[in-house]
Amino acid sequence: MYHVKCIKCNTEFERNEVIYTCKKCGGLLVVEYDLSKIKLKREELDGVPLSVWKYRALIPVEIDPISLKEGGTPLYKCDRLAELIGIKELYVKHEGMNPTGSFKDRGMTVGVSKAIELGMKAVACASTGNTSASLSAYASKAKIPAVVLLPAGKVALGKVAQALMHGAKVIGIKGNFDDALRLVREFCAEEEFYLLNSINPFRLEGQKTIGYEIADQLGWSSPDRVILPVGNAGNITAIFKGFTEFKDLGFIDRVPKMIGIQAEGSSPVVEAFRAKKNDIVPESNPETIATAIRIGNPVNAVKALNAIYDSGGFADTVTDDEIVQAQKDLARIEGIGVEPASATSIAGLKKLVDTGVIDRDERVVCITTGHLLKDPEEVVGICGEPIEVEANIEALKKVIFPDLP
Ligand code: AN7
Repeated sequence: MYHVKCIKCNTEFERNEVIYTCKKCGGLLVVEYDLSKIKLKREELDGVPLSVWKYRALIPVEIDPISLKEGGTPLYKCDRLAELIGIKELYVKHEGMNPTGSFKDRGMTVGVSKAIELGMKAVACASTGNTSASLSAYASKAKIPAVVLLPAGKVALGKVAQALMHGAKVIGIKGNFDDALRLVREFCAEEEFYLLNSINPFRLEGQKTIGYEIADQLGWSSPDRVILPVGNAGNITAIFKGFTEFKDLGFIDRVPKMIGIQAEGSSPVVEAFRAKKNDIVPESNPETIATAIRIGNPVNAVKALNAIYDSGGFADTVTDDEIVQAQKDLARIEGIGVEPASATSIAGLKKLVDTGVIDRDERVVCITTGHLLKDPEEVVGICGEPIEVEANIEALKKVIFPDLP
């Protein structure tokens, strides 16, 4: 029903081989389905509760999955924020509502299940934080050890806390994410650890269900656009694949335009898009308040650029100030709490409406990839510490009604 294929030279590989890139040319791998052999009917999905495993017929795992009940995240209709930004119809797909608070759980339920299916006894990743939090939790559920490599001092506290509490071996690398990824790839090539960064094509098979779910939640239709942050560039690729498969199966009639947003200080994919190139020039010193997407050499850039071009999409940058403002707007106008990287989708929407790239009568879905609680230090940095008062009513009223005599 499916095989693993190189996107560059089309070489096909045994689906149960432990490989992460093409053995012939080094190209990225993709899991490809023969959709004509998929018997699933759209009607069979109606009424089934949302979850990654709702779409099991299209997920390349044979064993009973290692699951913490991922997916089925809310799609909020955000009318007040839509009005503020000046657009007709806006939805926020809040992936922060997954078990460990980010979309990575969709990839990890599939990726860690695959590790077990392949007989691997340990797992590893490099991470800007969320991947490590998620992998650590799923490795615990699967009763196998996990090693996670983080850029030392550059990972949000909530994410480090998760990886530590779930019992992974947490290692800070003196370097950035790109250094950590290079190192873990080297390590996994030499040792029997299954690599679960998004270079692993099975992880993206879990994340494609974001696209499936949006179509499902919108009553088997596509929005005009899907906007999301781009870091290592796996998620935009995966979501595009999800919509494309549903279109090819006849479940929906079109694929939305895929819009990738990066932070101004960390934007190799946007630079490539602006230059109309199919690959990136890596950035050696990426910097942004959105540490989750502080990535200068995204491994899936070629796939992501394909997704953007093939869908008629777009890519743009936003500044750290715009990110923080969007994070506040979402929290204060809609009650949706997200981490900075996630707010890039809202900041990007605002910029693209203001600059006329997106029409005001479009239907847009912004994906918020991680939960507010992931990065408490950033919040205190921008909102300040709570006010402290003496424990009496006068002192209390004085801070609540500062203008009263
Ligand atoms: C909240 O955890 O790369 O473009 O190592 O945590 O698929 O990489 C995180 C990425 C967006 C970017 N939003 O997604 C990691 C890591 C949040 C994220 C992204 C990440 P990709």
